[in-house]
Amino acid sequence: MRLLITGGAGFIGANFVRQTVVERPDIRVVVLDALTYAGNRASLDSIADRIEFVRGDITDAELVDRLVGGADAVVHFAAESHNDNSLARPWPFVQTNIVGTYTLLEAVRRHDVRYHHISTDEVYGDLAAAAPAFTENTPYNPSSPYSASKASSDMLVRAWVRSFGVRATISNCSNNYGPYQHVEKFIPRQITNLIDGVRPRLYGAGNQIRDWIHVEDHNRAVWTILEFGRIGQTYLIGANGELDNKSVVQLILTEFGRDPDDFDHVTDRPGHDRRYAIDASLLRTELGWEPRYADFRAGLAATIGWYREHETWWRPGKADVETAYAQAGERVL
Ligand code: NAD
Ligand code: TDX
Repeated sequence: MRLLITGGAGFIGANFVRQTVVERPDIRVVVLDALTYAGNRASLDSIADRIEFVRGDITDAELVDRLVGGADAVVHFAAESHNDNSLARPWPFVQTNIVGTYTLLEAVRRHDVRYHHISTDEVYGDLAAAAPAFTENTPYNPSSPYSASKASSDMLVRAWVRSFGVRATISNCSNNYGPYQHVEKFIPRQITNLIDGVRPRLYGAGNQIRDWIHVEDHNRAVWTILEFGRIGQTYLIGANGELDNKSVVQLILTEFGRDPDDFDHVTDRPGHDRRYAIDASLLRTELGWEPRYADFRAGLAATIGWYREHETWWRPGKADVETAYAQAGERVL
């Protein structure tokens, strides 16, 4: 099988590529990635000689057509992925997430290639504290330019399935954590701040809730859907990992042997979603998927260990990220 993986130098994509190469050596992997600020070739170093890496943009129709034409399946991870960036500069989100997905869909349509679309729970908006978790039938209600662009791309996939018979599946996953996540994101930012002797930074009161899943559990679910999922179906991926942001920061501080209240409250994110929660019953019952990282605390400790041991991987981007947060107006409350 020849598999084209877009965004394979990003956080989830690189974990997916490494997992695939190690666990499924018979698969020929081609990675298409533009190496934006979020992409890092070093994330693929350990398996670099076992894949083909193409640096290019998913909106480049000619390149995409050639690569899709040589593939049996496409798994599409490439995206602009950070909410805070989408508030400062929405255009790249429209271009990559919507136009990029359109470009891939046209190519898989032309070549009749199986397509799996990676999306997010954020397309459903946010939940009140006591509301039931999102299911595949929850109406779309995105809040940020990021989640609106992902919602748009999901809609394109649905339309290409219905109108053109494209063989596609969609997965909407909750917040991922694990190794190789960019330091702009919540958990790696706080870990690397602590390594640098800087206090963690909690947006607003820190009572927003996210549903955490280890990146390897997400990626195993993607493989399950790619192999056994029903064409045209959306599957939600989540591991019952609901936790508020303040508790996550306090767990990280505790792992560092620090006072759990040794953090700063900073300016809140505009339009900040209050709570995400996933009901993954369909994936569990229909396809038999189960997460392996049931213990968030243990997974978090392992992730902290990874960042301690891989400073050469994250150090180059760290100062720029903190400068960007400061320039965006973040200040201690
Ligand atoms: P990331 O930002 O770490 O990686 C994105 C990758 O895409 C980078 O390697 C980047 O270089 C590449 N890319 C960006 N624009 C491109 C373009 N125009 N052409 C080619 N490559 C381009 O993102 P991530 O956290 O790994 O997320 C991957 C996917 O999973 C995204 O679609 C995201 O919406 C989705 N998702 C993420 C999470 C999460 O918690 N991180 C949760 C659910 C869904
Ligand atoms: O310094 C911080 N302090 C803080 O309190 C940062 C960077 C974030 N936060 C809060 C905001 C969120 O409530 O932590 C929570 C998680 O923030 P992010 O890591 O930016 O993730 P989120 O906005 O929830 O989106 C993530 O999950 C869904 C991914 O970035 C998306 O790509 C994915 O679709």
